[in-house]
Amino acid sequence: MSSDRAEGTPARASDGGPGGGHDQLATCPRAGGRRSADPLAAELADIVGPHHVLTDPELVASHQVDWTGRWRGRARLVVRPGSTDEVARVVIACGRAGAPIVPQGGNTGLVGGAVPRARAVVLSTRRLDALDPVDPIAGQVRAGAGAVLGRVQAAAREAGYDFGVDLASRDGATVGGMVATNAGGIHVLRYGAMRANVVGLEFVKADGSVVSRMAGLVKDNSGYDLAGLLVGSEGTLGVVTSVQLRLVPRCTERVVAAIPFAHLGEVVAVCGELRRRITDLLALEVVDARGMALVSEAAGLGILFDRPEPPPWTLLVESGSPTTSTEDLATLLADVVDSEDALVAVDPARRDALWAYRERLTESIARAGIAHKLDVTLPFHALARFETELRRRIGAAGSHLDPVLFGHLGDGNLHVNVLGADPDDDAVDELVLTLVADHGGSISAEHGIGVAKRRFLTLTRSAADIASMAGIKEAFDPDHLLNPDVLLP
Ligand code: 2HG
Ligand code: ZN
Repeated sequence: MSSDRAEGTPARASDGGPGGGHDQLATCPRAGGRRSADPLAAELADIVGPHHVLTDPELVASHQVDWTGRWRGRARLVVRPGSTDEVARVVIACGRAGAPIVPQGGNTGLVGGAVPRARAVVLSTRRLDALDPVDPIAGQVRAGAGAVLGRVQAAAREAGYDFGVDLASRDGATVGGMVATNAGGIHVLRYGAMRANVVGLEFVKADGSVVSRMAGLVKDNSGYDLAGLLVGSEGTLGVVTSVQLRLVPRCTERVVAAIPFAHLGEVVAVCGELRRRITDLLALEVVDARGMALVSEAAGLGILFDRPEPPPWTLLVESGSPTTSTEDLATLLADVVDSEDALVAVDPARRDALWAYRERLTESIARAGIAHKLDVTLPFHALARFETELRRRIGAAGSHLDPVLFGHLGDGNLHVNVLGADPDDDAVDELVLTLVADHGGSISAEHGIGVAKRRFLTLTRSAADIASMAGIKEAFDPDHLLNPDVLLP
């Protein structure tokens, strides 16, 4: 079956996205500024100002393709509201014009969820980037949907806190986009994914009304958890405008270790032991041999372990604490891991050097081609069997297919990337996702369904489940105005 990728050259790491990040607002001196023949553009310009309605194909271009280059579309225009009130008026105007809206944050998503299709209006949240001072008593901060993760982290750290969700694309990903996908990242095993870190949320509904639950109350059982529902809804239920975030204590003491393994089953067993014995665990990440070879070369990092080939698997472990000393953290880690080959880093520069092998992987893969990105979770007991069968089936499907496996093993989350497959052919997607379903897993761990996995949702969600979700969509957005081409089949 063919995907919805259109013509054009693929995006590259320098375009932004994971590990990169770009700021369209700062780099578009010719943004908007002229009247367009489109009556909707004129109406929106009256709401947000002419500079914030983009119709010039050159300025709209980067909003029409996702970071991977696999998902492309066509936008009618891009509108950049600067307040919740402007968002509401934009939504009402688009609704009246029957123009579908695709909300877009930093455009660092990997499943085409923020790519406009059928000439939709792109509603960029980038100007909604207010960041309030941290509330030191509550340990919370209020951020506009367009605030970039790195800024939230910096503000939290300055106040002696940290934000629990961290990802390699921290310089490009926005809080609103992370809410839309229920982003996970490297610290989920300690702090949970985005939903666990959102204590309040404001969003604009398809009819232009505003729902605001921003009091930051830790306990509030008055009715349905609408904030929780909006997290992970991929822009289909409302446009998120502002978020109240829970902060966590800052781990000033940290240790990182890289450990080689021959089999995934052994890594899974060690991860179980680490989880059981170390309460200060922050991250358990894995990279396979192909991934290590790619990142060593493409990112110029050199060989990590002193051996001719990378090991079949490399496990990266991080422990962190605001109080337990780095030495004590390192001693406990060494006790549990008990490997002569482990590389341990305690100072910031060496810790970052180890993390680079994991964090620069996505950009290194992108340099090698347009990968099919299959972000999946498996039950822990099924991970090793899944890997063996996956490699066997991919091998049988053709030697042109080049799989790279890595991910957040502490969450049972593997990022199966497959290079060498035609971007327009989703046969390999079907192969991988069917196998995931057969092993009791989920076809989306943290990237969402988007357009990439829409037709595969039935693999892991029953008819009753999908009907319930469709009913919720109907209640929030009966005219299918908001991101109508993603998520639900
Ligand atoms: C990561 O964990 C991101 O680095 C991207 O979720 C994963 O490139 C990918 O497939
Ligand atoms: Zn990830």
